[in-house]
Amino acid sequence: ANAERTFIAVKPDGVQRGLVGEIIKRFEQRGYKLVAGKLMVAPKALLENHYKDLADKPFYSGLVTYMASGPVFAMVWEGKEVVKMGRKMLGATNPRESAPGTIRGDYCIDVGRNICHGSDAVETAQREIALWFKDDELCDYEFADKKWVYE
Ligand code: DAT
Ligand code: MG
Repeated sequence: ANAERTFIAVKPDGVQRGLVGEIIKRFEQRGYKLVAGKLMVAPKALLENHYKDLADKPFYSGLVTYMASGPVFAMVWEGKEVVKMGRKMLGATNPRESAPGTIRGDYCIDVGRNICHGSDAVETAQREIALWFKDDELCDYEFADKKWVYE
């Protein structure tokens, strides 16, 4: 039950603005477990697949161009209800509707420069993790302080 996983990626603007550590820190401090992470310039084909549900939106091509414009820091985080909690920690898609205290609510302004991605559902997370990571890039290990995070 604590093994749910989500895909979180610091977008090119977040990387350029030096926010990789800040975003990692928030998930770490919450108690979630990092199971994979890598810096990469994502190929367009990967981004088109990642965002395929948005293919008919007017902003789709701009979105793919933006996401391919520099390195992203892709991660997998694990823990109880991490998909839903990750979305809460990110805030709303439009940063101007994100509550202060959330990642987007604290660090960005425009929807097209919203610095971080998070999977929106458990099934989406499974699809995205399989798209971005090979099985052998995911680390299976236990936190020594597990019993101090979970009752
Ligand atoms: P989220 O990233 O919160 O899951 P989404 O999946 O609906 O949001 O959209 C993916 C990304 O596309 C989003 O992070 C930023 C961009 N986007 C969404 N809606 C947009 C819009 N109306 N105008 C420009 N970019 C948009
Ligand atoms: Mg989404």
